[in-house]
Amino acid sequence: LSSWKDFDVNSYHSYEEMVEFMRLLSEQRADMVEMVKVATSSEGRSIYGVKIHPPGGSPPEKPSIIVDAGVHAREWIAPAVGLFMIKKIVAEYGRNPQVTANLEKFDWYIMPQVNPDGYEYSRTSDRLWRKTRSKNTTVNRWCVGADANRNWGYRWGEAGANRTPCSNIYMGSHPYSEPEIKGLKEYFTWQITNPMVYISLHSYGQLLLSPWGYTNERTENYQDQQNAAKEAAMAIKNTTGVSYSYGTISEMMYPASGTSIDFMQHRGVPYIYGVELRPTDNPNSFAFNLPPSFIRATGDEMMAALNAIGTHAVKV
Ligand code: ING
Ligand code: ZN
Repeated sequence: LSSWKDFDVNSYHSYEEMVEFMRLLSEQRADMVEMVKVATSSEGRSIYGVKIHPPGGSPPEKPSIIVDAGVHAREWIAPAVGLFMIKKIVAEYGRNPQVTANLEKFDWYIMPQVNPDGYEYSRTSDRLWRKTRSKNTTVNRWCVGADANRNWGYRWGEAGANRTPCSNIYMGSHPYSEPEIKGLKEYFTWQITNPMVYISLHSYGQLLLSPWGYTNERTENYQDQQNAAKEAAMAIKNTTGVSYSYGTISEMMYPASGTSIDFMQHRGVPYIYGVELRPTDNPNSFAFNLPPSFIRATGDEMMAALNAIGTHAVKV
């Protein structure tokens, strides 16, 4: 690659290629993009995010939109959509009125691949790998990794998490045992001053999932979160014609505790969604193997959803 513009968002990439894209972009568009290191993985990979802002800079306390992806290794469409959005925002700022207005209203923090060890393992050894690749030292030392979306400290180890290292929803030996999650938590807590929207990209099922995960009680801003989700689902429909459903994690899927969603709700962020991207959970659809030809549409509809949520958020 000699220019960030040459990065092909319509295919799946190695972690190294993702980092090269972010590095080039932050060098060649330093007026808009800052690359930040968020953590070091168990296997020693540096985990990065990008902060995107208008070329003129942003006032202090400007609200922000946070997007992370790749928490689960096998959900390849999620990092692909994260990278798609990064490229789209920078390429279309000043040309596309929606993208421009959105970046004027919010700074964007996008962490497109937060579990690179798991991702590379999924690419090279076991396509359906979900967890991190940390070594378990106490019991079951032959089982590797923890579920990065059960390792957050708020309500850690309650419903829908497992204490057995061999489980695919293993919560880890203690909260933030996974360096990837520890780093993200520190970054979210100390480096992002006014988070207004938080989105964690997963696949699959076409769902917009709001808190709580650990209980089926509703949050105190449940109705407002559902209203924004409804507007997002309508924006998706208008963009690509595809249907997304919405509701809480525990209602729509199953209880899950120790997720980033519950952490951010507890922190007081008003609009929080775990997104299950394409495809649907129809048994003869592609499941985790969504062909790369769908990346563009899935990315476009997610940009539209985030636009709708952002528009709702500044109106309320
Ligand atoms: N599903 C989620 C899981 O972690 C979820 C459900 C998604 C919870 C987003 C919280 C946030 O089990 C997948 N596909 O991993
Ligand atoms: Zn997932």
